Amino acid sequence: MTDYTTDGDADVTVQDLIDRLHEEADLEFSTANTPEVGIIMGSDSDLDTMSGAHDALDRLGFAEQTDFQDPPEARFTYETYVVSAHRTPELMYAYGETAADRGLDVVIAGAGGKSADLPNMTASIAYPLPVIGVPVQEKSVDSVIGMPTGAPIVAVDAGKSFNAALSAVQILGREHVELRDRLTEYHDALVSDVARDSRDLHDLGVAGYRESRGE
Ligand code: RP5
Repeated sequence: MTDYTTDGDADVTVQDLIDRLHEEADLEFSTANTPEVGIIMGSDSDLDTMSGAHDALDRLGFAEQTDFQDPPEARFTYETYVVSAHRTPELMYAYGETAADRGLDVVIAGAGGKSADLPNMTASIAYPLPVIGVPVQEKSVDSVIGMPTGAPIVAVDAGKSFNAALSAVQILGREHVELRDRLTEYHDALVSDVARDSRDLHDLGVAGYRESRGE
């Protein structure tokens, strides 16, 4: 018989993951112990693009939670799954349907290609939980943001997963003053960096500036 699988060594089924999500939703853990942000992507080939979200969350003091039942010490955490709207629609449905009960406050969903349906479908399923869509490619933008009236999605420009995470933390920050403070600190540092770059570029001159940056 022809083997159509790409590596053929999967030791887990989609149904296993669906069951896991529902079991976790039934646990009724305190939200302090569950991930605040769920990051999903249509394929592991999206990971490099979506890593901007991980970078931003790491920078803001979030930790990755890889075991729902054994959270890290950090107060704020995120998780990541591959969920394909077209290859695993049942998993997409389960993820969206259980998101709130699993303690998530916001989902960041990225997908590429012209039919980038994961973000918008997840937004519809998880509603009223906010979903921030990341078009992984330029050609995915229309697909991600093109929702009909009454079916909202928040979205960023192609590839801007870093900003998607900042937006997610802005949403969380309405409830957690600690996160508002971290966002302000991040922004202040950004502003200082521009001031330093501006002064150095002017005062060192173009050649000196490049040299000071090791270029
Ligand atoms: C989309 O198709 C995924 O989000 C990905 O961006 C794209 C290609 O997926 P692979 O063929 O690399 O798995 O659904």
